[in-house]
Amino acid sequence: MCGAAMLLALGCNGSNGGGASATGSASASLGGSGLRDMMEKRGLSEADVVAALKTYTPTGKHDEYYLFASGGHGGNLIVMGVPSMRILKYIGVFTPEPWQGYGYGDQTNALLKQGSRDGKMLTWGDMHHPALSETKGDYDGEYIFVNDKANPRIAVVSLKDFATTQIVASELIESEHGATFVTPDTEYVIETSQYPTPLGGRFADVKQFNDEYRGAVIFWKFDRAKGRLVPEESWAMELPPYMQDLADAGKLASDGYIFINSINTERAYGGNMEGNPPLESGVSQNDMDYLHVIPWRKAEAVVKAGKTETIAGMRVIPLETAVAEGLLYFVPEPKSPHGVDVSPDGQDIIVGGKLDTHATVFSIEKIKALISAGTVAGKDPYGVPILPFQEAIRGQCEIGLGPLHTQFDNEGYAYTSVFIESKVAKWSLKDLKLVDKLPTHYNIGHLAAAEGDTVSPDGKFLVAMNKWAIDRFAPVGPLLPQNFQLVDTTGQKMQLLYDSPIPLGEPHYAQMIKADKIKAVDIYKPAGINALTHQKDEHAVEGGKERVVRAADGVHVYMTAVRSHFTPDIVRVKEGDTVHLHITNIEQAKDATHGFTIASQNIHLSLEPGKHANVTFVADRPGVYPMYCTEFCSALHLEMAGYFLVEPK
Ligand code: CUK
Ligand code: CUA
Repeated sequence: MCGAAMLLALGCNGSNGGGASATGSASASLGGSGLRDMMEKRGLSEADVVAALKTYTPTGKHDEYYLFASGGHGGNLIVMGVPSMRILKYIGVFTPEPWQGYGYGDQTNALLKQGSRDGKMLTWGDMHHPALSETKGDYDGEYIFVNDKANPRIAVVSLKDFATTQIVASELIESEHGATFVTPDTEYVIETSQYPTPLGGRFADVKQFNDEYRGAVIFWKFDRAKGRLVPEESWAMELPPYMQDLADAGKLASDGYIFINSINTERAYGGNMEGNPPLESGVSQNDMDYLHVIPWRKAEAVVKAGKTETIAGMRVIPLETAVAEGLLYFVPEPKSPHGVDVSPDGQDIIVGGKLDTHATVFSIEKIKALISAGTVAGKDPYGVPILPFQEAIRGQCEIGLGPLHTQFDNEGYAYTSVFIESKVAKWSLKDLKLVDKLPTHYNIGHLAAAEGDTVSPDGKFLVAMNKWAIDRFAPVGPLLPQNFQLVDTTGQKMQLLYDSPIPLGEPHYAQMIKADKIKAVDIYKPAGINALTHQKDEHAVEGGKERVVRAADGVHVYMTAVRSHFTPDIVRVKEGDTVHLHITNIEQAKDATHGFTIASQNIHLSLEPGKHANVTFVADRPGVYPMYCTEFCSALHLEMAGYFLVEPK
């Protein structure tokens, strides 16, 4: 007996079934007919009630999983709880986030200038693929990395405090997509270019596409102890001018390899007003594109041997060297591939061709055998060996029109999003047979299964990330939210549980991690911590040591915040002064966050308990400006205020 039937039966017995105490009295008063009435009134089917029971999370109860979803054009990372689908946080990453004071203080402003070509702050990003840090191929809950496709950048987010700690960028490439993904022990965070350009920001007309334009894959070295990517220890490999697309790192059987899809092996570059076909039709001429196979450990040794060129400050293995050293192989892959995903055991590399009806399953054992036997079917125009397709695959599973991305469960099933059909296809990895298909609403892109990218997926849940919502929510004008749909994958047939609108930009990918793997702090200890370094800030202020100091570089204000006052609460400067505010929230109580603003100065800081922040600005307009706390922190919150006086010259 399942869900609703069980509830009804319990109701008929006049028992509340010993359910959660918060709902105990409600169900006692409901009784069997009460529940039926309510279902009727709300037009709910038994399946609806079962779905509700599987997602409803009573007050005070926490979710079993975290879902980390890219915020798309919002440039921030969306944190949700599963199965409730409650949004827990938007982490400011590639764009200013005013509530968190992200992009309104010295350190975070500097972060947002990383990757800009003119030294100005970047205020938008195009986030696609979050990647949780891994240990032995399993999410370890320490960090998450994300990419910006539009302004090629990689960010590090610490899961200690759910805050961005670093952004790195290379001027080697001008756009990217196959990012981020990590090697099984997070030795490297990998970023692959998308649209080929002359490497290093040079100019060459697009007519010189074949000779001058190139792709590249960047291996950003991660220093786990420091929690930082190390640009000086990072390196890249030059790739032919195809549009490199999604990518994944091998694990277990395929450890030491990475795989990158490509489209446009035709090398079309547009020019529909210059006598060329439009880009989209040029790109789709060939039946096959190339799966790039790169043995990265071997490549790392070639870098250590110094066989690199430096471009835009990055050590790059030239394409010729990559070919000569056996660092790059191609395997043909069906029409306009998109997602490439490595199975939990690392044996299979699964590719979805957008204009195909199959998930194609490549075998790492077969690929390795072909490489070591030197069996090639040909070479591309840049001399890259092409392995024979039929000998490199284990088979194909016919799943429907427009397969994109694949995730995995704990029972040997793969789940592939089928874009054109708006469905999730469940199929067996063992015999490559389709098992079930579930309609989604609508235009599914990525999907994220519980621990679905690791060596040991959990099963249980899957989130379908749908691009179109169409009729799922109350109308909000022509720009509709995206629709995340929660799916129960425990049965043979998938069950749709819940729709969650995402109104923040187009999320592309998400990863789902068991909640108990994350050990977040709730207070910065001791007071005075800089959230970027997780160390005590050099300007941290102790209670009783507040002061205003005039120095050669301007006026330094050392301030503390505690319920319910700032000290000092009057600050006097002169017109034209450079002002350095150094503010520590000296509270050590959970959730005792203060905010700080000075009216009309475009300044806002979030000061969580124990946090220190610095902000520098020029007081260029004389006047009297109230400064106040922006979080309702206590009964005397409105009294947590003062004056910032700028005396005319
Ligand atoms: S994605 Cu980036 S175009 Cu299918 Cu990973 Cu949406
Ligand atoms: Cu502090 Cu309001």
